[in-house]
Amino acid sequence: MAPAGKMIPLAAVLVAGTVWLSAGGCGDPAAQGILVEDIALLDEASEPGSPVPSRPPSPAPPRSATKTGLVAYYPFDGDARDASGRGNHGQIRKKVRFVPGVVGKAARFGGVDAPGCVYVKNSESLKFKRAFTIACYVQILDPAGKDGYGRRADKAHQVFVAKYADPSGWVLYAHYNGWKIPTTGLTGNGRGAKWAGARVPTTKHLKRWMHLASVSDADGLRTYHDGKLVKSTSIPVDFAQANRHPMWIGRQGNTFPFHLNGMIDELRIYNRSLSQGEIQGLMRSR
Ligand SMILES: [Ca+2]
Repeated sequence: MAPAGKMIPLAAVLVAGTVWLSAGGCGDPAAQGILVEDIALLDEASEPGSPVPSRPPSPAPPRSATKTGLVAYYPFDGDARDASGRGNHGQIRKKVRFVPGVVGKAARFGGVDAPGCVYVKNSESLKFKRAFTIACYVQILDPAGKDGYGRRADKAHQVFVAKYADPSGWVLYAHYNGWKIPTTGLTGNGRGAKWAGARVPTTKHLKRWMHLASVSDADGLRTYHDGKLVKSTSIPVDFAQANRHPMWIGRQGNTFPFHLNGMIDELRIYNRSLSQGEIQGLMRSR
C-alpha cells in the first residue's frame, strides 16, 4: 500500500495487488484515495524517463480473472490446494508433478504408464443446478492410453476434469479414439435424456497449451477454445447425477479412468455462466 499523500509515478502502479492512489492531503487513504486494482502491465502508461519495473520471471496471475461465483481454483503452483476460498482442496493420488506452466507451475499427469490424479471430495459448492463454467489451460503430451475395454491404444480418450459416474455426469476431455480429427470439449448428460456435448476439433493440439472453457446454462452448452466460441448446443447439462459424485482431475472417476498424459494449469470452476469477455479475461496473462 502506498503512503497517503505521496505522489506516485504511474510506473509504480504496475505491481500485483491493490494500490491506493492518494488524491492528496493526509489521513485515511481509503477516504481520500482512488482504489486502483486489476491494472494490466502497460509500459506506455509510464512517463518518459520514469523507471519501469522489470517484469517478473513468470507472468503475474491474470489480474482480470473474475471471482464472482468462483467455487474452485487450482493454480497448481506446487500443490493441489483450492485458492477460491471455498475449501475444495484436492488430494493427490499416486504421483502428480508440478512443472513450469502458463502461470507459475502446472500439474503434470503421467498417463497410463505413470497414472496420477487429483481427487476432490464432493461438496455443496461443487453441486450445480444448471449454470456452470469450467476453464483451464491444458496440454496433451502423448495421446497413448487405454480404450474403454482396457486395451492399450496409441490414441486414447484422455480426461482433464470430470464429475462423472458412467453413464451420467460431465467430463472435460480430449477424444482421439475412433475420430479422424481429435476433439476436446465438455459433454454431460443433458436434460430429457439427450446427450449434451460441445466438442472442438483440434488438429494442432499436441504439446501446446490450449485454453478450454465450457459454459452450461439455460441457453445450452458452449465451448470456447483460446477464448473463441467454437461449439454450442441448445441442450444444457443436467447436473443431477454429477452432484452425487466427487470430482477428479487428470482422470475420469468411474471404472474407465482415461488417464491424462499431459498438463493442466489455472483450473477454475464457477457456479454461473461466464461471458466470452470474462473467459478471455481468464487467459489474458498469456
Ligand atoms: Ca499455475
